[in-house]
Amino acid sequence: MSGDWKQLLRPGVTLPFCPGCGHRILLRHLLTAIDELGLDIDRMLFVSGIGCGGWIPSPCINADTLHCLHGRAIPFAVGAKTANPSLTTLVVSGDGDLADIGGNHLIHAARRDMDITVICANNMNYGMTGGQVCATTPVGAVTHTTPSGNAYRPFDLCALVRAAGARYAARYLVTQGPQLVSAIKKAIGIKGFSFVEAISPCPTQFGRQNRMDNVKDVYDYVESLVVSREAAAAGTATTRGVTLVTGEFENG
Ligand SMILES: Cc1ncc(C[n+]2csc(CCOP(=O)(O)OP(=O)(O)O)c2C)c(N)n1
Ligand code: SF4
Ligand SMILES: [Mg+2]
Repeated sequence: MSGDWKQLLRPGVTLPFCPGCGHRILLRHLLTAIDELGLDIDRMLFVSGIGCGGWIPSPCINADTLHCLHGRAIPFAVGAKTANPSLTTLVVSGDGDLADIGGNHLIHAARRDMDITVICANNMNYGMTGGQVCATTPVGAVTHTTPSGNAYRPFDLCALVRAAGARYAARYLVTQGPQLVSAIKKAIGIKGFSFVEAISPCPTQFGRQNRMDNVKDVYDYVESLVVSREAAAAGTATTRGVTLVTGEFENG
């Protein structure tokens, strides 16, 4: 452990995220987890699809990265892991990439217990392409394609992958740094399919379209959607349109 997550950044890289983007914070937590585990980055592979979330590994991380077709990060990762089982293989990508266009790959990789870790940067919209609705957009949220508010329930991604057989799933806000770092470390250590969902605010697209005029408003909004596992179990939690339960979820 070096204690300096920045030494895992690709030298000279300019981080490609807007000011206030949660993906930038997730990148920091991911690299902190890898540093704290003392992993050899040369024995790791990072795979991503298309989107701002897909930029987290490539160009940012100084390691082998596969920046794949939109929605196809998981099959590329499964192929690489099958060819070289000694590689610690992580998929890091957006909610649209993993749960919309790539949703079938996600559930089947969980069902088949593929030995990979999937980290989903969930910003509740397609950030890169202008802020369209996606499978994780809260009910009522305004997006480029739902100007009157989204009518449909979002996926609970942790419940989805658990139902499909994932050994481990966890969900935290990017502002819950210690919990998120710990969850990423645990997920990487699991033999079999593991999943970490980071709720990662997008001020530029989601925030603007929902009339959140500054970055803090977007972070306050996502905090208003989450409840801890303990509060959810006690039945004391109420949220609007969607309840995102934070915590760790393990299958026996
Ligand atoms: C096959 C295909 N369809 C659509 C697109 C356009 N496209 C690029 S990124 C993206 C959405 C990305 O959303 P998400 O994965 O949530 O990442 P974010 O930008 O929100 O972090 C879309 C629809 C594409 N590149 N390829
Ligand atoms: S558009 Fe949204 S998700 Fe993409 S970099 Fe900007 S703030 Fe982040
Ligand atoms: Mg997204």
